[in-house]
Amino acid sequence: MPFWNTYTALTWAGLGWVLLAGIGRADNPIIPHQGVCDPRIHIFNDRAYLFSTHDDAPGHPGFVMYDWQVFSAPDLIHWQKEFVLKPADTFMGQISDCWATDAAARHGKYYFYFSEGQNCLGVAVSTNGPGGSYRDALGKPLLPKGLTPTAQYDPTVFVDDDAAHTPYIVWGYTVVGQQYHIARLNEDMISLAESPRPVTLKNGWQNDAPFIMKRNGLYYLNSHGAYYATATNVYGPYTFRGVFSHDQTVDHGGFFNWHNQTFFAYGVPDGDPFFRKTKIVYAHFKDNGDIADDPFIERSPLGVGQYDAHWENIQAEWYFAAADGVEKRENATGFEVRNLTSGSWLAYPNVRNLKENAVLSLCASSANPAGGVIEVHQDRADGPVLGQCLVPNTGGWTNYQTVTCNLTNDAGTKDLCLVFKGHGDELVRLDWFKTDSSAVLANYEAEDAELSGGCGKNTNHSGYSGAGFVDGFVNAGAAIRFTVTNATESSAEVTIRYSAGAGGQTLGVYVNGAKVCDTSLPATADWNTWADKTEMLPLRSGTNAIEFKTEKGVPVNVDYLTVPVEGRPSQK
Ligand SMILES: [Ca+2]
Ligand SMILES: [Ca+2]
Repeated sequence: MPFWNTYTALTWAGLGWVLLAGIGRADNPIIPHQGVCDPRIHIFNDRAYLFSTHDDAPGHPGFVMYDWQVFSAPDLIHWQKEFVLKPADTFMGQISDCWATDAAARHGKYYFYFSEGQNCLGVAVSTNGPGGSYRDALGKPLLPKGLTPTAQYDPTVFVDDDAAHTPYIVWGYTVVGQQYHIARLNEDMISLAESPRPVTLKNGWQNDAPFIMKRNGLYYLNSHGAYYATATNVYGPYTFRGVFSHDQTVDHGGFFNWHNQTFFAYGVPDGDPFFRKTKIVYAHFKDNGDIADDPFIERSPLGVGQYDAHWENIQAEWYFAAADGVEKRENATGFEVRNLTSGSWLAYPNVRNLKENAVLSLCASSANPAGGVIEVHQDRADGPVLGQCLVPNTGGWTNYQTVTCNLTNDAGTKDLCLVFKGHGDELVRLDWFKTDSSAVLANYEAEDAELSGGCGKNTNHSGYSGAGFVDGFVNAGAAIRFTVTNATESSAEVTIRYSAGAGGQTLGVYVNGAKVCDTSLPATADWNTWADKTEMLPLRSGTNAIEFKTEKGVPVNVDYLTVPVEGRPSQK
């Protein structure tokens, strides 16, 4: 919960997310348009559990939140609601500021921590598994109002990796004269083992939503807004390291690990600062321990654990799951996957639009004298073999080659698992792979669309498709309206081919009369160069109007629009 809601006297005009909140980007909320936010994801019994707050509805002038929710998913995609904790069933009574949460497991019981505005924080317990039901464990606050100089809200329960698996709870906000506070929890998880201590944060930030994790012996503290700091002691002092997300709208978030991958789950505004949604992205660490900013969020309209054969490539480090021992490490172009030994595997489920008998290309290196073999299995590491790719000795770990191999597969969506085979220690390092796409796209030429506000057909640049392109967006109010068909009510990856020879521009995107987003169209080299920009748009079954419009007038040309013929499979 951003504390600026109640501390509006603070000036936040300098913060980037305020200025950049209108930038269009790929969108991939996990439970869209239901106000699911302030996410904390834990893996319990090899299943993901999401403990979240719940923004009531769009259009409120502030946060209105009537309950807390628990969801679970086997795959970070198919979420089901497990439990709703209502404040009336706790010591808090009927309130409308059900603020941030976290959860923990201990000795077979599950604990759900919840805050009432900036007042106090309680804890509920389940003896029936992580999905609940949860009941108030104390009948009074775990952290009462006034306990410390900061406000008692926005908890994270962090369990250390020492022999005792010591649990801590951290909470509150930092602002001038205020600090996050932390206290060790007792084994019962519902009482403090020590008086709360302030968290020392050097050159830090002013914000709330503290989250603590540990990696390679180093404690990481992050906050609302993706600021982070590290320390060698859980109490600090923490030293500021920077901001780790490309996403300028990042709200309350936290990290979790599953199957040797690190994920970051966070909230962002859902078209309204008081109605938010939750996204999940891959997170990587640089060799120096910095948290890296993965561009997946900006490239993919899909969420984690889903891929598309028509992407330019699938980065190896975007695996959904990997065998123990496999490592993500920096390379010259970003990240690669290392320490792939015989039997190692990488899983990429839900690869859409695979062509029948696809050709797979892998960018890999090997300093192993005999190289290595990458077997492509369907479904899982011991599933049917679709093909084998030999990676030769490439003359060194930094000498990448692209190897290709033929798969024997049906068209459609497949769960792919790469299994590495060979002799010796490390066999192969993998940077990325790509394959043939069978995406069937319907093409709608701009010059055949409905033009208004000064748009017109032209042919005075080269490289366009069809009979020309559309220009005239320099006129304020200029618009182009495509009439497209969609098989089912679904979100669809709609791609606009455009040219922006005078620099990057933005157009408003409207579907069936309602504005969906602003799409940013990065600069192209010149007016004869065309680029694609994809947005995930909500389409209904049958005919849809997709309109691109500029209010102020911008120099951009549009060649055509593509819409998948099949639409997007429903995720619900
Ligand atoms: Ca890579
Ligand atoms: Ca055209």
